[in-house]
Parts: sequence; structure tokens; C-alpha cells
Amino acid sequence: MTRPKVVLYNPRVDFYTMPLALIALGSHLPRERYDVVIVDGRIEQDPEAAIRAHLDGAICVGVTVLTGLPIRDAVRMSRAVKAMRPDLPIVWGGWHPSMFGTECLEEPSVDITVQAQGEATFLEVVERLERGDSLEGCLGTTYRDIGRSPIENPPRPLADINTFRPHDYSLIPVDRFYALKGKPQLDYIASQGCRFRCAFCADPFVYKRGWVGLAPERIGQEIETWWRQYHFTDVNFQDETFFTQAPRVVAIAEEFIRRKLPISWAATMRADQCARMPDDVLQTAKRSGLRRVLVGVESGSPEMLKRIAKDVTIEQIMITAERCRVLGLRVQFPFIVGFPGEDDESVAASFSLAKRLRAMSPDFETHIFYFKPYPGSAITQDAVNQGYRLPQSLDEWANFDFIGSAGPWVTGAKFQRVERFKFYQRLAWDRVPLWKRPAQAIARWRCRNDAYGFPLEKFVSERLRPVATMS
Ligand code: B12
Ligand code: SF4
Repeated sequence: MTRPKVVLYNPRVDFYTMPLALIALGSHLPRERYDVVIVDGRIEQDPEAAIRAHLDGAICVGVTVLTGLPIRDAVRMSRAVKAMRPDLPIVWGGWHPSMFGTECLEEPSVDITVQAQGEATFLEVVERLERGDSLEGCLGTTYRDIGRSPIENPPRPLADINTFRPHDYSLIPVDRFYALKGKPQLDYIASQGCRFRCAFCADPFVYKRGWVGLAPERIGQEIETWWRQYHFTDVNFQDETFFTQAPRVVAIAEEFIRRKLPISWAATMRADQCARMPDDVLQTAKRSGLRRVLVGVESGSPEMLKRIAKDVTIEQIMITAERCRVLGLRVQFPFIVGFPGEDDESVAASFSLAKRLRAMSPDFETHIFYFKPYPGSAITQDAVNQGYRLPQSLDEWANFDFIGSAGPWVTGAKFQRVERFKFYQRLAWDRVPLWKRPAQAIARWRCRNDAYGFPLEKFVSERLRPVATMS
């Protein structure tokens, strides 16, 4: 008997993280009942043709949607599917529809949106669509009944992810992702949500500060199963805060050691968590293959850290840096500048902390991003209350990334100073070939003295190799 199809689509973006949301959703649909197909706009030559090939016998098409540029491709594909099969329901889920469930339904090609954690909700949606039932009372969804305005159901409580079926990587062409990434690396998600409350982040809004993590045994088993099949050498955990619950992290690391998995891995960590952790946590993690952590610093100004409710101190950041340095771990310490109303002193404090960190180890990186008023965060809400106009339509949201600029809060002079600092701190502390050492010495002098005027080296370097501006 042929099973009905469920088609899932990942819009085009320039990064090649595996489509973990679609893997999670597709894996949780019972395969004996549904034929799940993932079409990824990033790897198909002609995504529209790829979807068309699966529309016969489909129950619905699900699209994962991040705020910003991916919306454009999500809309384009949803319209194309509607034109081919006007009767086929289109379901949007992911971060943007989680925050704008009703607004997304203003796009006529979208019939249903799903808010927050999707596995159980999507299964129920698919079952109801298969039976021809309405979505009345289907928790975690917003939907449009024919001829009626959108109906918003109550949210669905966050479920324990251990109750969901195992992640099935055979739903995607893993080797194609290796080729695009340039390495045999598996992306994996071991938890959902976050308990913290950073005022620039959408997570507290979408997951209501809830957190659920997979059991270490299950992580070990899944990773071993897929390692035997796909022979990756590295696992990139995409969790918001991987190091939540130190004993669980140790247990995960011990799973890798016990199973003798010859892999390295990377994950996110908060500085307050690291500073509180007993020594053996990072040591065991390192022994099991931990190679890199990402520790959000955000600001070098204690006042700004307070304002953005990071709940991390400079002291904790320095303790974390020292612990990682001793263990020889690579660390990415991202900063954010250009918060609404941020003064020069605060930006200077971030430069100063970035320099301290970079001087500690050539394995420490301090990327600097500009604040963008991503929806669902307290700072964005404050800005809106003070008159900032967020995009109103999907079309405006699709243009929201303002890549190459820094948003309305950063003056031209500040932008220029930050861009120069970014260039000089990289040159000053990155590992460089011998012939670049004189330029490196000058860059260090510039950073030490905050002297970024007449940036001749930057001009020459960019003439030789134009850089893509990442916001
Ligand atoms: C991988 C990733 C990316 C990848 C995207 C890969 C892809 N698939 O296209 C890349 C590198 C491109 C990316 C880019 C950015 N990202 Co990003 N990213 C992530 C990250 C780390 C993991 C996403 C993931 O796979 N999660 C695992 C899955 C299982 O969870 P999920 O996506 O939430 O999916 C669940 C539900 O949302 C829902 N669901 C999702 N899709 C669908 C679809 C359907 C049909 C249904 C029913 C349900 C559903 O069900 C899923 C299972 O429960 C998240 C943080 C996180 N841990 O989620 C940030 C995150 C999504 N990114 C974020 C941001 C801010 C960015 C950037 C702006 C960063 C930057 N400064 O440049 C950019 C720009 C995005 C853009 N406009 O292009 C924000 C959210 C932004 C937003 N409002 O959309 C997050 C939440 C990080 C954060 N806390 O701030 N990102
Ligand atoms: S920035 Fe990280 S730690 Fe802070 S709320 Fe968001 S996900 Fe949690």
C-alpha cells in the first residue's frame, strides 16, 4: 500500500547547517504510515521541480522559516506549490511563524502556522489533515478556515524530547552536506529551549524559558549509529546552551569515550555555567573530543551586560577564558555592539575585553556583530515602544537582515570605527604567515593604542581581497 507523502522544505540560505528542524519533524512522523521527503533549497538545482515530483499523493507541504532572507524563498516556494496544487495545505513552522503565527497567514499561500516546538504538533496536524478534520483545538497552531479570519489555538506545552522518535539522518543526503561544508561534519541537536533571559534573544519568548534535553545514552547511541553509517569526524552541536546541567554534559562525554567514537565536537557554553562547573566537566569533555566552545560575551561593559540581562559577569568570562586556555580549547567569543542608545564608552569596553581575550590565546576569536532588532526580544520591544517601526509585511521581513549595514542605532562614524577594529584585531592576533608579521606588529600597536586612523593596511588588504560584510 502506498503511504501518503509529507513534503518538507528548507529555504535557500548561504550556510550549510543540516536541516535539523526538518529532520526532527520528519523523524517523528511514523514512517510506516507516512512517506517523508525533505527538499532542501540549498542543495537542489531546481527546488521547485524537486517539490513538484513529490506532490502527487501528498498530504501537505511543511516549510521551516527563519526571520529575514529565508522568508523570500519560503514565500516563493509556497506560492509555487499553491499554483501547482491549490488544494494542498501549506504549513509554516520555525522561529518566524512562532512569533508571527497570525501575520504569516496574511500570505494567501500559507494555511497553517505552528508555534515553537514542532514534533508533536506537526504529527497531529498531519493526522488531522489526513482524516480531513479541522484544526480546531490543535494546540500550538494558528490556521485559516476557508472564508474566516485566522484562528489561534492555545500553545502546546513543551514536551520531553526523549519521547520523540530518534533523529533519522537518512532523510537527507548527508554526503552532499559534507561536500558543501568542506568536511565530514554532522550537525546535531541535543536539547531545545533555554532557561536564560537575555534581552536581545527570541528564545525566552518562543520557549518561555523552558529547556528539554535528550538523555546522554540516547545521544551516544544515535551518534554512534550515524557515525557507523556516515563516518563523520566532527559533530557540531547546535543547542542554544549545550552546557546546561553539568552532570549531563559529563555523561554525554563519557558516552563518547565508552563507545570509543573517534570524533571531535563543538558546542555552546555560557560563561556563568563554565565558571560554576567543577574542573572535571571540561576535562572530561576535552578527553571525549571537545575542540571548540562558543561563549556569548556580548559586551565588555558591566552596565550593558546588566541592561541586556545576560546574567554573566566579566569575571566569569575571564575564568572561562583561562579554563579553556589551560585545556587548549578553541573559543569563539561573539560580541554585539550597537544596542539602541549604546554610548562610545560601552563600545570601547567591548573592544578592550576583546583585546584581553585575543591576547590570551591565538585559539580565541572575538567576532563582533551589530545588534539587529530581531523580534521577540525585550530590547526590540523597548525600541518599538520608543517608536521604532518593525517590518509589517512578510515582504518587509524578508529584507530585514540589512547585511552590510548596522541598523539605525549606529552612526556612520561608529560603524567605521567598529569595522576598523574588527580588521585590526584579526590581523593583530590571528595566526599569520611570516611575511605578514610586520603588518601584524603594526596592528598590535594600533590595537594597544586604539589608533585606527588612516587604515592603509585595511585598504590594501580589501583591495587585494574584497571581504563579504557579515552583520
Ligand atoms: C542552524 C542555525 C542557523 C542556520 C540555518 C540552517 C537552516 N536550516 O537553514 C544558519 C547558519 C543559516 C542561521 C543563520 C542565522 N541565524 Co540561526 N540558528 C541556527 C540554530 C543554531 C539551530 C537551528 C536548528 O536547527 N535547531 C534545531 C531544531 C530542531 O529546532 P528549531 O529550528 O527551533 O525547530 C523546531 C521548531 O522551531 C519547529 N519547526 C521548525 N521548522 C518547522 C517547520 C514546520 C513545518 C513545523 C510544523 C515546525 C517547525 O519544530 C522544530 C522541532 O521542534 C538556532 C538556535 C537553535 N538552537 O535552534 C539559531 C537561530 C534560529 N538563528 C537565529 C539567528 C538570529 C540567526 C542569524 C540572524 C544569525 C546572524 N547574526 O547572522 C542568521 C540569519 C538568518 C537569516 N535571516 O538568514 C535565531 C532566531 C532568529 C529568527 N527570529 O529567526 C536563533 C534562534 C538563535 C538565537 N537564539 O538567537 N542559523
Ligand atoms: S542568548 Fe543564549 S543564553 Fe541568552 S536567552 Fe538566548 S539562547 Fe539563552
